[in-house]
Amino acid sequence: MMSFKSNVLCCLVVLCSFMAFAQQPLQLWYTAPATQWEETLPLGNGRLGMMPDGGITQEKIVLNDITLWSGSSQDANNYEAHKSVKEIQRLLLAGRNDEAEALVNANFVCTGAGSGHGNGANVPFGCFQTLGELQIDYHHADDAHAYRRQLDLPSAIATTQFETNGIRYHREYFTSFGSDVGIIRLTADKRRSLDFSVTLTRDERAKIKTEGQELQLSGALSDGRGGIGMRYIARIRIQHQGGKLTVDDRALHLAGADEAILYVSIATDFRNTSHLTRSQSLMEAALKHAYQAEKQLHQTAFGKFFNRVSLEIDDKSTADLPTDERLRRFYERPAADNGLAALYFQYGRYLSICSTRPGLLPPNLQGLWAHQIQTPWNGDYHLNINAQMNHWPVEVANLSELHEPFIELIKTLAQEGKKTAKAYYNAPGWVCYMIANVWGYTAPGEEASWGASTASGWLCNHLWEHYLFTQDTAYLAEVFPILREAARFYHHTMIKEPRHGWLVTAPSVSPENSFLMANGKRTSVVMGPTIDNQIVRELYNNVLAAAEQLNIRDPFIDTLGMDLAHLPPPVQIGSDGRVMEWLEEYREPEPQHRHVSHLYGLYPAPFISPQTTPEWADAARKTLQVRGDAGTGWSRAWKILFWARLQDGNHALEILRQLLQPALGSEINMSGGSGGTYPNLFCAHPPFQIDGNFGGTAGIAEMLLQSHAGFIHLLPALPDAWSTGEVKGLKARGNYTVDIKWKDGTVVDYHIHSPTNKPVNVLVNGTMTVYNGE
Ligand code: FUC
Repeated sequence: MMSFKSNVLCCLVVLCSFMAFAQQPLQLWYTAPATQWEETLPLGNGRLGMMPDGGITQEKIVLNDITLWSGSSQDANNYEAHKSVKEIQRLLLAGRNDEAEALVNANFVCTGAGSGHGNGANVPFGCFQTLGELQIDYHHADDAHAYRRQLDLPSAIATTQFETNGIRYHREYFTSFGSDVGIIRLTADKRRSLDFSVTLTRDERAKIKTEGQELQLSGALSDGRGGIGMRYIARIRIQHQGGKLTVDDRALHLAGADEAILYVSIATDFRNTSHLTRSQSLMEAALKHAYQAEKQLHQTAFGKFFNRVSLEIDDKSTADLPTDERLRRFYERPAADNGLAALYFQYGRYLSICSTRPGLLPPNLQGLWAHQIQTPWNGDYHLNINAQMNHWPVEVANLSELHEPFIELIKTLAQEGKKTAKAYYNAPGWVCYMIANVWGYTAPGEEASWGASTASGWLCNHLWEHYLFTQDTAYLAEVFPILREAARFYHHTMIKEPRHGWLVTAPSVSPENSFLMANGKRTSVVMGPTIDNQIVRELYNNVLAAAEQLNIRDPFIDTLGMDLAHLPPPVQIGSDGRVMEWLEEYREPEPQHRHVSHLYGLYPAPFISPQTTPEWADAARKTLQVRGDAGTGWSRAWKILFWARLQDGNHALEILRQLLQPALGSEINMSGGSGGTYPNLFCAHPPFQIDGNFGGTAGIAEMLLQSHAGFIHLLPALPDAWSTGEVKGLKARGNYTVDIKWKDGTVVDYHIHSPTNKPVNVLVNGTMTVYNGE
């Protein structure tokens, strides 16, 4: 092992000497058109999305805009709710949780339809919706051969190629990071061979027409109150070489052309943008760029993010196989294709870059890709795991700017959530619950069992982590009031539980899990679920640390310091050696429930560690063994992170194998038995939910690098199968950029870059050393 004291320049020189591994290109590819949406290839530029299916004579391309939401702003707070809170708490203190739950359901939920039980397209909550479908009917033979459909990650370009009737056709698609339009270029190796018609469709609320040589799809969604909500438009134009373009009232037709470029310009009136003007000016600007110049702009802008990290794991497999085939092989034996793990990791980074952008919205449950009007669970921001997991890779995988849209959403919720704190507790500060939308919804859900957990504390974890990674104190000063006011809410609302006198939240739930009371009733509502105890402790710690960093003195912050001594410990171990999920050891109707909320302290929080709290780590291990390795897609992904933090790389890889279990079904399934990964490498809850992709990506990073315990740990959870490899550009807390090269399970070279050259402890091959940063 050799450690380098280096500055960035010296590192660049030395890194050139890093060995390169034979590895498959970072491409997803297939030998046939997609037969269902979960096989189509996602393109996105943080706002607009396209998913082409590569059909031979008829191609369908699902179009998306991340801002396209039905519904509208509403105040769903029940301002009478606070009148019930004392009674709910009294019942909880008396152990009458079932009665407390009945009262929560009666008086302590949202007003109105809430999320519409996950079907909120036509209520004020609304839902994220597909924009529509672009269809291209090609007038050529359908007996194609030499077919290849591909997504190239480093260029963010998809292609379809095949041969029919002696002519080779080539299609190239991207959602430009340059001009913010979708682009599809069609060519053939024989002149005048392009002959096709283009139409647009949407299942509802759509008007389709042509205007001059432009095809348009436009409409307005429901505002959820019987009125007009968000407006949208998609415009299609074709530039062509040779041939003849004709237009009828619903389609564009091109005959006998040599080359055609389709431009797709989409906009909504989200945040009062003029969708008509915006889509038109984007279109006009894009049409002025030469195709190659636009492609270059796109690749450069995308590459600025994507190229920051590389990962190669020595791969014995040299076979160049289609991705669906690789997925099947990986599930049989992950060691047979280490390259697929690297591809999956980079795909997660690709999906982050494509599904969000600073200044806009964070990725929702499906990122920005949806083919339905009523998306599952409204394609919303679920805040009891999902939206958080969507952001687990962004810091460590060197995409810190992509945390910003989520942080902006949190700022909105912190503003709106002041009303919720007043309505439900008559308390100062702010709170939000487990569902949110683009309209600033902060009230609880419609039902206690899933809708009564507060999310404000967990969201503050993201505000703080962004600071830890970036060390940006100006940013910290800006978000400090949000952290403090979240803590103020908990400080004012927690009650003393009778057995130990600990301060606990009440009412609350351990996300979506339930227990059996002595009377046999299945119940969810409790005081002090373990996850809340961990989150509140973490929040108070972080407020104190932030105040110290910013040199802020405030008697309220001293009070939080005193409260810390009265919080429950982060972990209580039950009689069977597991981490307790609640204050009581209840009987569990679903011991393998998909949520593993009581291990929040293991990941994302840093409370449980094999080094510093080995008994708690043992209890966490036992918990996971009983919970089982299976689960919905995101549940499997979370378990990779847990096993990585427990420093068991082989078990982490085993869960990665399970996350990559080939899946096809798209019906909602909560049992966990059918979680896995679709042929296009989208995560299957099922249905498609992007959190599992992001959790899996974060999990792979966490196997290679950890930095939550006050030092940088290189290869903390390396599986035996990944014995040799190299990663460059991962980020550690403290704003360090880390490159690691390893061979036969041992670090043989590493570099740490830091703009400030602050010394840091590094654990390398079992030895703690100090990186001096000179
Ligand atoms: C939570 C999870 C479900 C699903 C939904 C979107 O309710 O418990 O598994 O992921 O969010």
